Amino acid sequence: MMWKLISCTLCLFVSSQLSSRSVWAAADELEDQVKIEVLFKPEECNPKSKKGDLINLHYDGFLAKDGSQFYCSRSDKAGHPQWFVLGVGQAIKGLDIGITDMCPGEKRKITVPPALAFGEKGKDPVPPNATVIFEVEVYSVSRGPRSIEAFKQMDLDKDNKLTKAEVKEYLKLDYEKTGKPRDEPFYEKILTDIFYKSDHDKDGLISVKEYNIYEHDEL
Ligand SMILES: [Ca+2]
Ligand SMILES: [Ca+2]
Repeated sequence: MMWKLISCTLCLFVSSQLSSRSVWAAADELEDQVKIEVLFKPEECNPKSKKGDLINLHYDGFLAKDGSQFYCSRSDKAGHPQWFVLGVGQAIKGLDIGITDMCPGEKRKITVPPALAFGEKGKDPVPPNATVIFEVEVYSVSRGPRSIEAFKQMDLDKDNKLTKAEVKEYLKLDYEKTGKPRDEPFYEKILTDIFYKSDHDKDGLISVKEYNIYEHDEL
């Protein structure tokens, strides 16, 4: 138990380091080196994830050489699923590739070579030149969540700021569409996570600027 706690503290560290990785550290020629095994696929498989979508998911990370776990999405932060925007370098390149074209409910095992993961140097606790394996389960895929269109859709009172209530309304509709409505604590945890990551000046509102990671200038 103790070891598990220690390793999950490191997980958070890995996670926060990853968010600062360069978006365009592309290695397209290496894309086919990411091995994707579909473990489960719902009969109705849509929408399928694409670049720029907001994905809600669990992803646990393991070292290929001995199966030891270094990322514990299911036990971190009380075990609620993580959010990330696909294809913009918020996660390692191998995950951006491996999570593309996934639908809500789908599960995959994604094996990533070091060049698309933590590289020659590794990143403690991942050793140098490590092939890593992620077990991924996707809960929701939101279309272009960082687009101005989505922002306007969420911003019910049109004041160009998102309150928790507005974001929650949007999430609820999204989950109901997938036929999997969630309970209140579930939404509360997600909202806390979203505002923690997006509300940079901590005024309890997500402004257009805070929201729009692509820095469009439409607004
Ligand atoms: Ca508003
Ligand atoms: Ca704010």
